[in-house]
Amino acid sequence: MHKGEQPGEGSNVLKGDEPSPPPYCIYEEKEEKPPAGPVVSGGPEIKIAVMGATGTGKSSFIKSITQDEGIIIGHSLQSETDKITLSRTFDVSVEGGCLAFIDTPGFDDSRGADGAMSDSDILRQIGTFLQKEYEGSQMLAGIIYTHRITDPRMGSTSIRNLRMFRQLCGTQSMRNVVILTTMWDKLGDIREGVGREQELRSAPGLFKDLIDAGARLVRSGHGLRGYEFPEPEHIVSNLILHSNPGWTKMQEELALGKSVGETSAGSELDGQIQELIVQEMQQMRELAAAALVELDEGAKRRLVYIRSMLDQQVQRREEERQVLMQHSEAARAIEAMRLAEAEEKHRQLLSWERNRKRKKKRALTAIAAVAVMGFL
Ligand SMILES: Nc1nc2c(ncn2[C@@H]2O[C@H](COP(=O)(O)OP(=O)(O)O)[C@@H](O)[C@H]2O)c(=O)[nH]1
Ligand SMILES: [Mg+2]
Repeated sequence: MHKGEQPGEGSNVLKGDEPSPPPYCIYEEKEEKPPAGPVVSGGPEIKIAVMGATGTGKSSFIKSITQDEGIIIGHSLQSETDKITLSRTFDVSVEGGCLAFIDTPGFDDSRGADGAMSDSDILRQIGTFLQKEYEGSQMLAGIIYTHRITDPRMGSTSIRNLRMFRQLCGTQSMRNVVILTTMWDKLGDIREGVGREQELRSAPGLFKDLIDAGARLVRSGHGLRGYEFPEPEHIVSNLILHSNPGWTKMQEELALGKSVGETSAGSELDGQIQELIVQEMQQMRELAAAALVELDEGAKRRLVYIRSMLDQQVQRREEERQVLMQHSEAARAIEAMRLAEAEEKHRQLLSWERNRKRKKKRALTAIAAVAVMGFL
């Protein structure tokens, strides 16, 4: 956390004429201290992870249930947060526990430029989180995987995310997975979606093997309700009721002492990065050949420039592979610190939010009292 950063920065917490939350690092709780940890704690903790490519509706789904201001909805492909976010926790009637969602960033090969979080950093974050949950004997009650039904076909980013998801969960976790196809409201003709859904269900390499292993396909869309479009709360309660919690493949592998890079998800990511490097090297060779025969000096310079950019990209990917393969205690400690910082930030934000609500309620009560006095 950097000095001067605000809690909930980038989220829609800071909107309208509402007071800004105090700077994170100097924030002090002046009133009654909130309990550390969950906002509401009525029983065993139930956690549901939400995964999927960027812009597929993960955060929107979580927010529609939790109304949590700390969950950020992206309005451009770049705006997604690159950190795992824990939603606020609340009591649920099913199984008498309290539920929290884990909002995860999607994998995207454009990540990591300009020193930003790379896919390897994201996977290491997820690995640290899963390992911490394993050490605390906390199994995931379910996993929701989001996919836009509006995509005419599975693009390369969607395929990458799906391949990572498969390796991260393993077949045994699929019975606790709901594949949520989102954005049905955006389709001009619902039959388009039904056709795509059928293809996603049956074509090899898409969702067929997940469904065969027990995953369920569920539809969602803003404002759509009914049997075909169950309420988000209904989807979640059904998931909890039918879930048979267990460890994900990645948790089992980390428990055996593997590093994140050595897990199946890590090898998958490493393979994907290597594929990208091969493609980019090929492009570099083509650019170099084109520059050699190019007679126009301006065009030649442009080709050389693009080639040098690609070269930097390849170097960055090589560095990313190294980060992925690191197995040092120090690297793990840094990831654990990042996660603890994210949790602490989330707690502070919730605390600030509750204080604000309490103050607002007190002010309203005072106004009501004055109004009653005036009336008398
Ligand atoms: N119309 C429509 N828009 C959606 C739906 N789900 C998400 N969105 C929009 O898609 C964008 C990305 O959503 P977000 O939840 O941030 O995706 P994430 O990156 O997977 O967390 C936002 O502008 C959302 O408002 C949906 O079911 N219908
Ligand atoms: Mg999001």
